[in-house]
Amino acid sequence: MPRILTVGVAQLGPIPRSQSRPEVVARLIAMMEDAARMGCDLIVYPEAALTAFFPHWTITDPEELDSFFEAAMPNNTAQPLFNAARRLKIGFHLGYAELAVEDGRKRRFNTAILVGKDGEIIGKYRKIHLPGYDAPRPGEPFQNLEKMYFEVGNLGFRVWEAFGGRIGMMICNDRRWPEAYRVMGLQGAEMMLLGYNTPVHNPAMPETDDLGNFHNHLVMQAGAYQNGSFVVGAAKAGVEEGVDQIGQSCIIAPSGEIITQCTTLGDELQVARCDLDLCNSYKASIFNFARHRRPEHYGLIIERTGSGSVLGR
Ligand code: CDT
Repeated sequence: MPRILTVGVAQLGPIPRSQSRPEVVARLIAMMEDAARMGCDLIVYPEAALTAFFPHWTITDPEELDSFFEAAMPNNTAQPLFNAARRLKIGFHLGYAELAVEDGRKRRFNTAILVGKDGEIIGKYRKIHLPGYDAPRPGEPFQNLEKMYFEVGNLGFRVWEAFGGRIGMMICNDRRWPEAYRVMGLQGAEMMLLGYNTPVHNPAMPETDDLGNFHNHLVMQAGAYQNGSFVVGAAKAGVEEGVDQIGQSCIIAPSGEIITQCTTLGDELQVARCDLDLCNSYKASIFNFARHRRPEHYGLIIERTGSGSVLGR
């Protein structure tokens, strides 16, 4: 019997700064209703899916900065999304900016959650690879201040038993790092979920601007194949407050092939019926880590993680 997980990748077009959270949540619910009609078990929304991607701007007023963060999840504005999931019997993955109080202080993270068909939170991930800078760069056409606004995530790369399989999460820039996939691959991940906000123009490397879409798929396809896992990548696309962002949200098979991808730069849903058992032959043969992987010979300092997997440094 195949293990089918029908997943929808919910690309979002731009979220204008003037758009309210309830208006954004209404957009998300409209896509969730479409996904449910199309038989989805799970819908995947982008990184920071409740607001415009504010790290592109310099915000110095702490109160203004806080207004882009969620101090609780669910909260009053996001609750309708959780209610819709319960009503439609569909799970979701959602990225948002999280304001937490931990160790007796305010902490800000770039976060994603996985929510089950019962509307309950299954797992949480906090972005580890924060790109950009910790201070504004005068003269740039836009900023990338993730290092100023967020702390490095403290929850590791994890995998959850959910939706009949093993599901992992990462966020945007994490997808460019093979360690993200491999740490989840070592835990048996069968589907890795991620959202992204990726500008077409990289002020630090303008010579790669024409390669943005290529690099986006390159890393996700390689990560899927090398770990025998599906990968689902959801973009916030189009021109948002003057910043042009790539689209091409997609669902990738363990073969590394793209099953389906978005063709617009707006709100768009693409769906794939994923047989999680397709992961098995990759995990049992070419990427059978126990039989073939030899980290002790890589010439690296080796560290054993809490979960028992082996990482090179
Ligand atoms: N949001 C995020 O992580 N964006 C980065 C931009 C880096 S510039 C190429 C990304 O890796 O897509």
